[in-house]
Formats: sequence, structure tokens, C-alpha cells
Amino acid sequence: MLSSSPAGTRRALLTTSAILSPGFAVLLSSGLLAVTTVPAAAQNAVSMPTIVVEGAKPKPNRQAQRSAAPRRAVVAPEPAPISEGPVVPADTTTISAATATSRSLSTSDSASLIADIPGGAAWGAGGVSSLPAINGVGADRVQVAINSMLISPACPNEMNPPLSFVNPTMIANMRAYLGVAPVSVGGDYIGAKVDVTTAPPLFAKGPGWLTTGQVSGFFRSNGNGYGVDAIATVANADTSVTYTGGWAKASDYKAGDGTRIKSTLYEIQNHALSISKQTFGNLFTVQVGGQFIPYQGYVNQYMDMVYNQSAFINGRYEGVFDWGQFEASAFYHQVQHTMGFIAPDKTGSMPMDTKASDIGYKLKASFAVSGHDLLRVGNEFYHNQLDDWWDPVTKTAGMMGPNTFVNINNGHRSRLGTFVEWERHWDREWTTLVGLRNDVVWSDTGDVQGYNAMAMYGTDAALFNARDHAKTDVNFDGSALLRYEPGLTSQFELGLARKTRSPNLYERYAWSSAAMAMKMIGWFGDGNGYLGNLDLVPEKAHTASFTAAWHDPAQKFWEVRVTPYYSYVQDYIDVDRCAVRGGSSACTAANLTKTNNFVFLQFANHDAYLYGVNLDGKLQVWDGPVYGRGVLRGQLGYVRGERTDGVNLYHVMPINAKLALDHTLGNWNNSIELQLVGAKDDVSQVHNELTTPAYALVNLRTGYQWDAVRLDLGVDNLFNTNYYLPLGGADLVDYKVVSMMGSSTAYGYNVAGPGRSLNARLTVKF
Ligand SMILES: [Cu+2]
Repeated sequence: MLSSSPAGTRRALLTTSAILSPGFAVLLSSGLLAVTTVPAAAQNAVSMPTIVVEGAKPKPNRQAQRSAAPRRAVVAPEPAPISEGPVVPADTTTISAATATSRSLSTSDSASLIADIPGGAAWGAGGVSSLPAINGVGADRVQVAINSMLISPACPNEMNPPLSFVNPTMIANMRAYLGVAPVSVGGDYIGAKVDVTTAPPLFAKGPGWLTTGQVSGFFRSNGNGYGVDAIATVANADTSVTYTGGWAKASDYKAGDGTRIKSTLYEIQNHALSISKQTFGNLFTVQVGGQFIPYQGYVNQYMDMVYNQSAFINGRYEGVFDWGQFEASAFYHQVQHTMGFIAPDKTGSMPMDTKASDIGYKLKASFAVSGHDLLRVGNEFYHNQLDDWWDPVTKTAGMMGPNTFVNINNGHRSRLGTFVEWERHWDREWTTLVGLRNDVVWSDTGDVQGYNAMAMYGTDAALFNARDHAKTDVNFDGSALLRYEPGLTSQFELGLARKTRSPNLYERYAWSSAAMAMKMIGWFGDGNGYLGNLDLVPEKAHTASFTAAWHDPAQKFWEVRVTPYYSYVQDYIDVDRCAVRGGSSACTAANLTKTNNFVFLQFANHDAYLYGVNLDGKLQVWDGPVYGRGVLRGQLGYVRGERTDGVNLYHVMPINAKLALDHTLGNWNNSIELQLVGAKDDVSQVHNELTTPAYALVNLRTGYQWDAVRLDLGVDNLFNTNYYLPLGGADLVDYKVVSMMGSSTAYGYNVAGPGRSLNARLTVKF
């Protein structure tokens, strides 16, 4: 259906230079082109043009319609080229820049924003480094891309997860694809894929220069947190330069009962500078940036982060042609990370260093095969390299000397992914999407050594070095979606998928069964020690999910969406108590049966299943000139995860809900939010995971916008409730017991959540 005549091609390309500007959603239906302009406020939510190929009847785009924007329809004689963008599955949730900014009043931790999506939660870690979890699985099972860039954790505790490389205010768009996402979204994850966009380019609409920006400063009373965030753009019609970044600092927070929660302080800065150039139908972007964290305390780890520095370069290209759309990106990222002890809460000396790099590319082409069919093919390569070593604590032979402990020696993991995907719009009611994907993962590492060659380290090192470390996994994924939209008020979607994740470098190659070394490994925040397993195989999730959504025809007054799902994970990478080893002080017979203390675990494959339901909705309760607009908003998530042998999965979020009333009157907006979390009773027996009681929190916020100035005020945990974080892990710092070593960490204490905080943010736009 696309014109192949030179004149037609030129016209199409001229049209596409406009389409490429952010904020344009394009509707293409047989012979009719409608360009939908999304207002500035909604632009951040649409970084790429969204294309919907329709059958006979043109139908408004859901996202564009949600913006409730004045729309401008342009009828063109030629059909426009097809853009990228798979049908967005109905269970997908997008967090907009406005939401991210609003949440940044309370937090500097980007991963905690995941809790705003149904089924989302965050594993507690450092104050700006929590790990995202969705539908009962977290950490590496949720793949995060920042502007297509993948970042593997460069730390045995995953202290520097991908979302710690952006501050919440840098987020222009955060989209979470759940377990049945199209294969074009990515490979090598089983839970969810989170795509984050920062600083999408902004171009001047006509001749001349456009300068825009904002600077804001914030303060949070609990933990005395403060910081600044900035974004600034200078652009003309074809070139755009944007800086975005922020700095934040906080001391330890206090729980509801007034106790200072030790080792929860942090300081962080993230910066990114992008340069974009658009020509007819082409958009080029190069972004450079970096991070610096001088310190970040970890209440649920034995060590703290005492240095983390990263730098990256990321280039992207998006082009629209008469045959479709092409997208390419390539990046390089490197991290240097050091762990130590932040006094006075933790003391001692034990340097641990990690150096890692990530390099990769991604290519994706979308073809409009007919007026009903889109074909997408893609290829990506991702390589991660990691060195992890612990310098000797003593220069003489002893427990921790005289040699360097080599934890991971030139570990590397490469992945080549290829996919093909077919999207068909049968008519205005039925849409299907099917895709197949292959990922080949190669991992390997060099030989290792302990602090010395004595039995405590020497036996394990010799055992590990004697084995071949090279592993190749050939993984096949598939995804199928069937969507039925009987009218303007409902949508039903069935999704089936198989997704595979290969073990990470620590799961495979952490080698020492010495108690101290094992306690340094693990991103679970439970105080347990971990040992890798060379015999691990990839985990394969088979997921079925059904989404039903209803809304009023204009999608303005009410909407409700419900998604039940079931996932069977073959070879889920969980843990066993480590098998008894002669000479190991950790893997003993007593360790096998302990129920009330920290334990030593080895990664192991087990079949498991998860099921649950997510629910969310909105309802406008009033709208008028006197009292403004009031909207009730709610979400609920329930998930249960268990191994087939009856062991519960670790860190599964208990039933939880949010209910909020948002009010807008002119430039004034207010919100009251009730957060309800059920008791966590289904805990992992093998981890000796702790239960947590139920709790309820109330949060308030208000904001007023003058011309160039905006003031936001909020109260988190209004009633100063004392509660425990269900996914916060174990508090390893605040409770001690007398032991042979003088004092050691006491087992059995959860991490208390923050008590009341008064928050303020002042923003100035220019
Ligand atoms: Cu670390």
C-alpha cells in the first residue's frame, strides 16, 4: 500500500520529519492519515511515535486519546510510512515524567517508582539502589534498559542496579512490559522488561532557537535529605542539546518509633548530556554521561558502597523510510565499584573492588507488509565483562592474606539475540501478534585464588580451577497475543509467552565456600551466604495472562483493568542449603537444618510456579468550575510463588493496594493516598526468610504552579506508623548478639520503613 513512486516517496519522507518529532502519534488506516498532536504535558509519555495500523474504520489511538488533547487531523493523499512500535500489550503500564517528578518529592530511588504499577514492588537495598520486582520476581529477572542501554550489576550484592544510574526526575518515560511482552521488547529476562527514556529530544517548531529548562531543589525532613535536579535544552529546528542530571544526599532515616535506622545514608549524582540531530525522516542522538556515588549505606548487607563511578556513551538512530522504520543503537558503559564499611555503624577494613564494562548494539526494522500487517525483525548483541577482587587485609599469611582474593577473574557474558515478529490487524476488532526469538549466551571466567592457599580457600579454588568454566546457552523464546476490541469501551487480550534467562556471572561463578566469602555474595538482603553453581541451566518461564479492560468511550471518566496470570518456571534459579563440604565452616550438617538463623546457600535449579492478579482503575467523581476535578485512582496486586516441592519463593510481595484521590483546581493540585500492605506469611523456608505484619500508610501532597515557579509540599507516612518493609530483607546493623568474635549480627529482625517525612520541592522553569 505504500507508494513506490519517487514523488510519493519524497512526500512520505517530508511527512515523516514531522512524525519523528516527539509527541506525534500517527494513525494509519487504509488510505487515511491522521496526525495526532499530543500536548506538551503528554509528550514525555510518548518518546517514539506510536503507530496503529487499522482495518476498515479509523479509530483513535488510546494513548493520544488519554491525553484529552485538542487534536488536529491532517488528511494526506499518500499513506505514511510505518513506524516502529509493537502493539503495546494491554497489561503494560507506563509511568510518565509527571508521575516520576511527583514521586521524586518522596524519593531519590528510581526503582521505587515500580511500586506505582500494579504488580510492582522494590527489593530494599541502599537508599538509591533498590531492585525492581514485578509479579513476584525481581532483580535480574526484571531487565531494565536506560535509553536501550543494558547495564549488568558490577557488585556481588548488585549494589549498582541499572535504575540507580538515573535520578527520578531524569525519567521522561518508564514503561513496564510484563511476562507476555512481545519478543521485540527484549530477551534474557523472565519477569518483566522496563524501558526507561531520559531526555527525549525537543526541537524548535520554526526558525530560531528554543531554550527551555528547569531547576529544582528539594528537602525531606526524615533523614534530612536534600538535593537539586536540572534539565535544560537548547534547540533549533534540527539540532537539540539537552542536559539532565541531579544530585541528592541524605542521612539515616528514622522509623515510625523514632529509631534511627543505621546504614541508610547516601549521596548520589547522575548526569547526562544528549545531542540530537533530525533530518528528513532521520533522528540521530548521542548521549554521554556518568554517575558518582561517594557513599551509600546498606542496612541489609554486611558491607556498604564507598565508591561507585560510571561513564557511558550511547548513540541512537531512528529512520523512517518508504518501506517502514529502522532503529539502531550502540553503547558503552563502564563502572568502578568499591565496598567497605561506613563508620560508625559499620567498622573494619576489607576492601572489595569491582570493575565492569557493558557494550552492545541493537538493530530493529519494521516493515509494513500490507495495510494489515507489520513485520519486525531485529538483532542485538550485548557483552558484559567483570573483574571482582578483594585486596589482602593482612600482608602476612592469615585468615585474609597475604594474597588478593579473586572472586571473579575476567568474567564475561555475551549474548546475541535475534527475533522476528508479525503483527496483524485483521479488522477493527481483532489483532494478533506472534514472535519468535533466539538468544545465545556465552559465559566464561578465568581461574581464581583465595587470600591464601590454605585449605579454607585452596581446596575450593583448586576444585573450581580444575573445571571448565565456559558455558553456552541456546535459548528460544516465543510470544503470542490475541486482542479483541468489541467496541469503544472494552478490550480483551490473551497473551502466551515463553521467556528464558541465563544465569548471571555470580550465580554461576561465585566459588568459595568459606563462611566470610559466602556472606559477601548475594543481592537478597537476607544476611545469608551464597555459593555459585557451575551446573546451573537457564530458567524458562511459560506464562499465560489475560487482560480485560473497560472504559468510557472517551477514556476520560472511568477505566478499570484486570489481569490474572499464571507462570510455570522450569529450572527457576533458586537456592538449596549448600551440601556438606569437609573443611568448610559454612556448609556443615548443622546448616542443613537451621530454622532460626542465617544460613549458607548454593544456587540451584528448581521448577516453580507463580500466579496472581493485578487490578487498576480510575473514576472521575466530580468535575466543575468551583470544586475543580476529583479523580479516584486505585490499584491492587496479589501474587503467590512456590516451588513444585512446596518451598515458597523468596521476596514475594504480599497482597497490596493503593487508593488515592487526586484533585485539580486551576493551578492547584492535591492528592491523598492510602497504601495498604498485607502480612507476608508465605516466606521461603530455605532462606529462613522473616514474616512481616500488615500495615497501612497515608500520604498527602499538594502543589501550586505559578508562571515559572512551582511549589510542591507533601507528608509521607502522615501518622508516623511504625512498620516493616516486606521486601526490605534483614536488618543486619541495628541488632547485635554477643559472640566469640565479641559481637555479631543478630538474626530475626526486619528492616523498619521510614517514619513521617515532610517534603518540599521548589521548581523554577525558564
Ligand atoms: Cu558492592
